[in-house]
Amino acid sequence: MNVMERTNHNLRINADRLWASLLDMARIGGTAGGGSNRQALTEEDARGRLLFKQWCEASGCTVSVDKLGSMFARRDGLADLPPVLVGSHLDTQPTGGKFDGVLGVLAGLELIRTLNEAGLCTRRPIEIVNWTNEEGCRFAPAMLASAAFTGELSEQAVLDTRDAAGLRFGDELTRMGLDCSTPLGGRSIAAYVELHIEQGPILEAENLDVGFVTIGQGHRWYDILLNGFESHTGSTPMNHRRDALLGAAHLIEAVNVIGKNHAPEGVASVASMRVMPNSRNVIAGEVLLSIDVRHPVQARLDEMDRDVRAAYAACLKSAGLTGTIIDISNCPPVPFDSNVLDIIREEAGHLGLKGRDIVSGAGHDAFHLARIAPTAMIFTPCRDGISHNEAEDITQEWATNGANLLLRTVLRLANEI
Ligand code: HGY
Ligand code: MN
Ligand code: MN
Repeated sequence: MNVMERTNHNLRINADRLWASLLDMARIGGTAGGGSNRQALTEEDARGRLLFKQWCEASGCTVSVDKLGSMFARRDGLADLPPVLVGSHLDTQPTGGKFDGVLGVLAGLELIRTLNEAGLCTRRPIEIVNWTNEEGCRFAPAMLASAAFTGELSEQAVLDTRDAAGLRFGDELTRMGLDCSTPLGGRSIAAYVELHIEQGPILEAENLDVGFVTIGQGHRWYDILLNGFESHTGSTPMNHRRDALLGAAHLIEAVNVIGKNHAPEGVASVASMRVMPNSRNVIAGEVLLSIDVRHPVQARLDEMDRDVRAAYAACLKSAGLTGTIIDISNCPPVPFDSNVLDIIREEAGHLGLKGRDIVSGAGHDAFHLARIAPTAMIFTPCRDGISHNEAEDITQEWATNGANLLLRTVLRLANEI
């Protein structure tokens, strides 16, 4: 095997093999609506992990799993230097798409398969990463394992996180029977590159091939517990009620106004809610709902935080409630590494790909990696910008272009920095 020189080589990934792997993975946890349901640490996640492990080992990688279940498939380099990491996540939303996260992990695998076929090695090792619980739908917050890997959260705090059914992250990890023996983080990384679908409409609308992600927008997640008083819907006079669901309705409307007041960059959502006792003839005594606000500028995000807290206080007053506001996550806007971005733009030029700088609306594990290593992201278009929906779709050409750009970028990083 010889080292890849920095030349204008014609090495390209195998487009059909990547596409076949994406569709094979999509069949695990496949939903009737054509999407994927492989929520973190479920049976479906376990089956997807096993398939990924088998593929990586068949490609000559050694696979290790850290204390929080993140998987690292390593291809050694000529020198024992800090590795270049490439990857994303295999876990999905309950009604997720086939490509969110999966594209970045399997494009990393395709990169290794392509190097093997070409008989090429690199100066630095390359590791493909599957981060545990990126989505944050089962265990909150999102990007949970990469946050701990980079020291943002403690290992114990993550292990003690519970899902809506009260099941503990650590117990679910043990139940999966993974050999989580690799220590969490604490090692140097040469660079991290994540390929991901845009999950928005811009690249497709502008007929572009790829996006160079310059900033990851900041976000704050909250849990809001509203406490009223359970009483009979038929016999409780309107002016004698402490209706938690009415308070929630006021808060949901106010959060939507906060998003509109900070548009077009800012967004604000209430997307999950639990009503107790949720009986049609009992005034709701308790409501638990989540708030998600995002903005690419820290000062605006701070304003949105103040607005959320004011709206929460107002809804308590308007419905005569008590309550609790819990900060689930506070992730500042993330600027990505300019040197890595320059390499991505240069290699896109060599490949003849049309691209543009773009801000990421969605959160990604790269947001945490950017704190400990030179990090950047590559976006592919996605059909009508649809994501976190079973109808999420990309073309094979978009996947191929993104994976070729990832290949060339990682080769530059593995051989030149
Ligand atoms: O919430 C997000 O942006 C990501 O999908 N976890
Ligand atoms: Mn994702
Ligand atoms: Mn997602």
